[in-house]
Amino acid sequence: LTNPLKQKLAAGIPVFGTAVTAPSPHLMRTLVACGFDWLMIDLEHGPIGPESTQAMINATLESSCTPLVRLAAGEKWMAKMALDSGALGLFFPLIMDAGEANCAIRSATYPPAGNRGFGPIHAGYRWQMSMTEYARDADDAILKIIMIEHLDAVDRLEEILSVSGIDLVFIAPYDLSQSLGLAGQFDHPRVKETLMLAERAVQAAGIPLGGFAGSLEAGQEMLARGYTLLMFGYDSMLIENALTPVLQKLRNQ
Ligand code: 3PY
Ligand code: MG
Repeated sequence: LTNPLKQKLAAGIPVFGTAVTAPSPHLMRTLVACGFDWLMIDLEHGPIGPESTQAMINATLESSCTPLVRLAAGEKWMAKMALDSGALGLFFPLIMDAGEANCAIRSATYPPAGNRGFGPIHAGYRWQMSMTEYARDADDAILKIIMIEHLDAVDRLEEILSVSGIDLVFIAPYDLSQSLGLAGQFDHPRVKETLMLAERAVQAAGIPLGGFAGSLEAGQEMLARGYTLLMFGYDSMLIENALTPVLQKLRNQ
C-alpha cells in the first residue's frame, strides 16, 4: 500500500483538493475528472453516512486521486469505519490539545503504537491486496491531518505539534475566525495575525502546512507563504460561485 499524496508532501510538492459534502459518488467522479490530487469526503458538515463514504471512496478507483475523509468528530469508531472503507487519510477536526491529537493519531494506527481495531477486509479489496498486506503498510501509508481551528489550540500549538505521527497540520480559517468572534473575516488584522502565528509554529516544527483557499488569488498567496496542501472551496460553494454570477448577469441583460 502506497500513498502518492504522502510521497508528494514529503517531497514538498503542493497538492490540491476540495471538500465533498454531498453524499454522491456521481459528484465525486466529476471532481476526480477535474484532476484533483485528493478529495475530502466531509462527514463533519454534511449528510454523508457510512454507505456513501464507502461508495465515494470507490469512485476514485482507477484514478490518481487519493480519497481522504474528514471525520465528524475525533471518535475512534469513525476513524475505523473510514479507514476500513479504504480512505488513505483522515482530517481530524477541532483538535484542542495534545491529548486530543494523540487520541486522533492512535485511532488511525494499529497496535502496538495505536488502538485501531483489525478488520480491513474491504480496505484490502479497495486497494487490491490481502488484508494482512494492507495492515503491514497502513500505518505508514495513511495520512493523518490535524485541524487547528480555535484560538486556544493556537495557544497550545507547541504541545500539540510535539505529538508524534502528525503528517500535516491544517489551519482552518472559518472556525478559527469564529473563535475570535470574527467569523469569515479572513482579512481582519486579528484573524491574519492568528493565522500567521499558527503557520509559523507549524513551519518551525518542520510539519507540512495545509489550508483553505476560497479563490485562485488566495491559493496563489498561500503557496507563496509555504502551504503545500490546498483545499479549494467546498462542492456547494464552488457550484454556487460558478453559477450565481452568470445567472445574475443574464437576467440583468
Ligand atoms: C474551517 O475553516 O473551519 C474548516 O473546517 C475548513 O477550512
Ligand atoms: Mg472547521
